[in-house]
Amino acid sequence: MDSGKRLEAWRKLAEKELRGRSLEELTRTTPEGISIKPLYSEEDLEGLEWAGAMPGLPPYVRGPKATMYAGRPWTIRQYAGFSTAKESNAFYRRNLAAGQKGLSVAFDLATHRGYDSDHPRVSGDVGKAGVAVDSVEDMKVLFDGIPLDAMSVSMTMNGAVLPVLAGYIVAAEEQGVPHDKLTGTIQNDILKEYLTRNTYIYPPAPSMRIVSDIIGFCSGEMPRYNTVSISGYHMMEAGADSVLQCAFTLADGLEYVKAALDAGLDVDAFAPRLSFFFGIGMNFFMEIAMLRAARFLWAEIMARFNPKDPRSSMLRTHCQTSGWSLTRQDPYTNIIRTTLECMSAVLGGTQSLHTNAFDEAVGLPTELSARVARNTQIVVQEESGVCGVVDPLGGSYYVESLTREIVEKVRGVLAEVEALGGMARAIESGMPKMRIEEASARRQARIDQGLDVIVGVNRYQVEEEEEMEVLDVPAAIREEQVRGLLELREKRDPAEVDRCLAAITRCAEGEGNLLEAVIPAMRARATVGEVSEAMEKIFGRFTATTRCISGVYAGEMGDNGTMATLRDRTDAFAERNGRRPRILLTKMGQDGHDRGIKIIATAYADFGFDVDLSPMFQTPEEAAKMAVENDVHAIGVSSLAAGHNILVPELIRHLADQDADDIVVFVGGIIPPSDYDLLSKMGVKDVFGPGTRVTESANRILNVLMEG
Ligand code: SCD
Repeated sequence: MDSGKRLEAWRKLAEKELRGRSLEELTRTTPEGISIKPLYSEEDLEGLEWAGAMPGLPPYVRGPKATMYAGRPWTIRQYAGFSTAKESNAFYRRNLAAGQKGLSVAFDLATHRGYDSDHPRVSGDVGKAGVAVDSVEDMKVLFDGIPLDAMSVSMTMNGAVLPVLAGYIVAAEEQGVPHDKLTGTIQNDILKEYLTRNTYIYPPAPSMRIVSDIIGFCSGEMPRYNTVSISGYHMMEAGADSVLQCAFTLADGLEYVKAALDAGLDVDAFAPRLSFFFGIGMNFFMEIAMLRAARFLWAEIMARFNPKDPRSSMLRTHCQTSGWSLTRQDPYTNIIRTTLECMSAVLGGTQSLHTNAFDEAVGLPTELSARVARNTQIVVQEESGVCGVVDPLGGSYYVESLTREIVEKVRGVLAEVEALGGMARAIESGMPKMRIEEASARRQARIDQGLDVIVGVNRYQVEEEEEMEVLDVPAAIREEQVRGLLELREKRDPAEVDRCLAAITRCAEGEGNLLEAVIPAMRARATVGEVSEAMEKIFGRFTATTRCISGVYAGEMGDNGTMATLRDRTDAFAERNGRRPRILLTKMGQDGHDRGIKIIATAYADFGFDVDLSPMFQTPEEAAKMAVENDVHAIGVSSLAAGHNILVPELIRHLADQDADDIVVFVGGIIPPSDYDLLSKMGVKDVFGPGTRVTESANRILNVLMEG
């Protein structure tokens, strides 16, 4: 029987099995707009551009290495860092002894944004979402007893990338490790910060110079070091589907290549050391196909620059399982989610992987949850047997077809970006951010309606949730850091520091390589804040315009009873009070995660609230002032970086100081359940943890406002 006849025979059989339901009903459409049929067969592979492809050979769809995990498994690289350098160092050493293979440093938000720990804007951020690093002294403690010529270290740093990378280089020098022996990765991916993560310091143009200065310096001095980790992860976490994640990440990559070429570098001098970073969510096969498509497309993109070295076209990547996919409800279920995502990353051919801890929807990982997360990878690597065969899904009718679908859709988005003049221009136009926010609002509306199932959240809920232990970072961390800073400033040679800082400012104003200028300053014990300021004098500090999309949430919800009730309730409020309920949504401190607040803003506006969205990075005083000036009824604080216990009481105090304690305060985000009581005692009216339906939070807020 030929293949057409076989397919026809299957179709008849399938229709019989469906007893009157049509076969078309089994075809579903993914958020990417891809139709998934119930069966794939050899017809679907006709004309496949990479038919017969081999791993290790262009176009690398089957993996960048010929032997992949059969030759060497991926690197188990858990992203971690909290409180002080000393605590984080002890944690790293324990993890390495327990089977972790590479390090990945998470810095606190004060460091990310180029502020020293004693800066007034960072009172709630020091040591919270990562380790506080103010100078080389902290860096040295962070890597104490960890030989930097043998250990590959990834550092997630974008804003304050120069002082942090320079600090690492100097810490290595003082361990006796020369520059060319350093292996690891610096994230150094500023473009996506303007799109989603928000830990930028300077405006785009000088920031792009910083990226290419780092690429330039490292290509010459640190040949084993990966100079950029072009990251889609944060876009996925902000709501991008797999096509958007893949397209915007590759477009960012292309922009860095162009910047390095414009700076006069030869493509083969730097392209082999560009690396990537993708987020892996719950759509199992989609994520696998996305990684394969990304490798294919990168080889295609790079071909236009005629590289001679095959490694210039080879996409190597780190992956992280999705933090957003984790739930506060029934949290041990998160271990299963993470295992599935881990398998996707591995079957997709990642080079390095972080698996999330099951408690990340409520707080920072504990010793236990960090161990389970690490062991998830070790079990897959050492018990399951998946490492033995290279690209085991290569040739799968479904996976290859899905890969092709993604390739085609991504090519479409890439063409749109090119038409706008490249990714930097596209970001300025607001297009990528809007696409991501729309995808995110649509997804939230689907979840709120129960169309997308999330176990424990909108289906199979548990009546009584048991409380989990969460890691608490003591407030005294900041005092300890500030003491360290005072000591540092006393011991160093101030004239030498001033000379170095002035040289950085001159370099920022004129020509020269900025990393080369920052290294001597770090040697002289200048701080991250001082170095950042030396450049800020010339570059300025970037402030984003906060824009809010409208109608997307309501559009996805359709004509729905809950929406109608909410609109009636806000109308009733307006009738009674002469104006609509007005709410200020704000993010305080250096916490840049704005997915939640953006969804709330667009949805609440659709419900009939008057919504004010504050700029990012407010101090509590600024947020209180804005609330008073805008005469709001309520403030909604979004907190995802553990600063709430310090920042919210300060906000309430400032409201009282301005005789505005009638403005009610609500908090949403990643709040450990043990903090709910504490916040309530301080005067917070309600707390909305992850997984709260947007409609439910709005109703609860209206209940409070209607009482008042
Ligand atoms: C690998 N090798 C092999 C082989 N496989 N050699 C022979 N046979 C095989 N089968 C070699 C490689 O060529 C390389 O040597 C060495 O082994 C190491 O392998 P690798 O594949 O390069 O792995 P690794 O060193 O781990 O590097 C992986 C990346 C790197 C290239 C992806 O950039 C990286 O580690 N990135 C991690 C980024 C990260 O952790 N980010 C966290 C972000 P040579 O080098 O000699 O060739 C966290 C974050 O942002 C969270 C969210 C937030 O904060 O907002």
